[in-house]
Amino acid sequence: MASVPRHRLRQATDLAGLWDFALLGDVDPDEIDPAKIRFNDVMAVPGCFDATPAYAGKRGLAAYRTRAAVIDTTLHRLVLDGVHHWGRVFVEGHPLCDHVGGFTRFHAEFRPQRAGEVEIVVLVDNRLNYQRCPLHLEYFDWYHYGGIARGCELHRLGDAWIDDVYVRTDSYADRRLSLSVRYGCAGEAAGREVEFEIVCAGRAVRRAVRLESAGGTSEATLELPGAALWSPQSPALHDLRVRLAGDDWRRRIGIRQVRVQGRDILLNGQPLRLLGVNRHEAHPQFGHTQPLGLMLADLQQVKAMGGNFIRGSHYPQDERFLDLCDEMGLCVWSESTGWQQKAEHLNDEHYMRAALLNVREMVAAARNHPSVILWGVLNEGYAHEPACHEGYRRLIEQIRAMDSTRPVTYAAWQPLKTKCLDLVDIFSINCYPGWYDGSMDRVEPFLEELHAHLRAIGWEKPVILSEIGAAAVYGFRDMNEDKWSEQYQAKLLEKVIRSLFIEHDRFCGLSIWQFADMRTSPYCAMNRARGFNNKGLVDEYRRPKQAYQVVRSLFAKLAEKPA
Ligand code: ADA
Repeated sequence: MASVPRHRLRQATDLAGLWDFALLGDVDPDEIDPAKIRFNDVMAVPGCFDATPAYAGKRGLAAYRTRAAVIDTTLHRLVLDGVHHWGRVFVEGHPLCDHVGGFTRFHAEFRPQRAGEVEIVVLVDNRLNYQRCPLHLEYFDWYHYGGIARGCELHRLGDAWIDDVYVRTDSYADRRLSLSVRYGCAGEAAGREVEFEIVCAGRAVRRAVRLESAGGTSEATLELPGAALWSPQSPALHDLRVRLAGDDWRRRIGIRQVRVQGRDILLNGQPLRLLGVNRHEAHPQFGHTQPLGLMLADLQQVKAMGGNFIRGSHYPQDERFLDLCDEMGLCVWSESTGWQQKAEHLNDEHYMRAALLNVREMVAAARNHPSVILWGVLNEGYAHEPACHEGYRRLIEQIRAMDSTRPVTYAAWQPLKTKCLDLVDIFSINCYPGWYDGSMDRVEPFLEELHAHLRAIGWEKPVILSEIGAAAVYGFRDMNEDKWSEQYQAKLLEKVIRSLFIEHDRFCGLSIWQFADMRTSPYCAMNRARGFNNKGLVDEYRRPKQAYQVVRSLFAKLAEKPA
């Protein structure tokens, strides 16, 4: 599942491959006995079943089954990185857990009754049902694919294991890291004294830890004098190895600090200009599943265009994508799942429970990645309505409770009326002058109005233009150069980039909407040519449009202009 090995001592079995499959249809999961399912097909895991021709467009409850070897009856953990978008897991016919929401990792533990093999069945529901899964709604402007879209692993935990490691840079100048290592312990091991070790960049912390029955947390500080820093220009990574008793945890970490100072975002004390795109995890043949090669190729295209920034719209990204961004020096805005949530959602505990879980799972998986420089919540939620303020506050508070080292923002849909700026460090603005709002001659006046508004409200913190753009149908070039043509999209983006960063220099970041075309929901299809959101700089098969070249030449000019 990982793009870099996360364990060497722990037995972690990758369960990728062909699983038995059956689409059960419009049925109630509570009526399903896993032992009575007639599996009549096979399906790739990871994969989205409704991205395959045989199940294209199908919605309903699906069932997946596989078997995995276990060498003993000690505690095991099943880890699933993304089940879309509601799942129920059975092991040996017994229900283990339910999970609400795609795009985030969850796990559940069990003890096999005997060594040999265990049968794993996962029910997967891709229907858009607010009661079962309030995070994914049919009016969103993206196609909700269904399946075990990301990886699945079986871990043998034994009687003492590392549950989580949280690494943060306390001082980039002194190369000082703080680490919190949370461990779990099976009853029989409580009270035992075990070896605990942290090794990174030639430095080590070694101590004995007495295991507490309910598990515990061990704190440590590491100074790594002379260790290379992480930055977009020079994304140095260091192997971090943590060992507790017979278990281990490994990641590649970066030493860097992100701070907001005045109108700037500082990375290791240097102002950062974020130039990039919004990227959905979508592909016509893979759905939300993102083969490593696709993610690598997409990031190569963003870098070739001169981009250093990706807004993971509009949900938590695959952790392997973050591994690649760490490696390639791309900065990431990591965002919880959302699309124009309203007061009725943010004041509904059923929704907020799922949204808070989504935020917790996002931060837990992403907070050790140096590429993640910014957290976002609720794309275009109704932050301009006072009734939504408390919901925004709770979600942002949840993020800050788990990670206080990164700035937080939200993408405002009504920037001139938004009411939650008191909660955030950065003002992020979604706007479409020249597309939904007027034509080409609307772009500059609108941006002037934005600048004037920022002055009027005395906003002296960073501003990111988090969405702006125009649709262009790939290959449609027309003498009128009007909307939907490649020329119009290119011309609009040129106006935007020149206004933001050449005529003015008020904004510290831009994420163009969007990197690639992607299928949208039937709900949005009527005003989306082909049933796709066509505002990509490349089409859904990553074929560059005229705008890609125009943005590339402008970003190249900006690269010579200090932030
Ligand atoms: C909104 C939304 C995007 C997309 C975009 C568009 O800003 O955040 O997900 O729907 O509009 O293409 O209209």
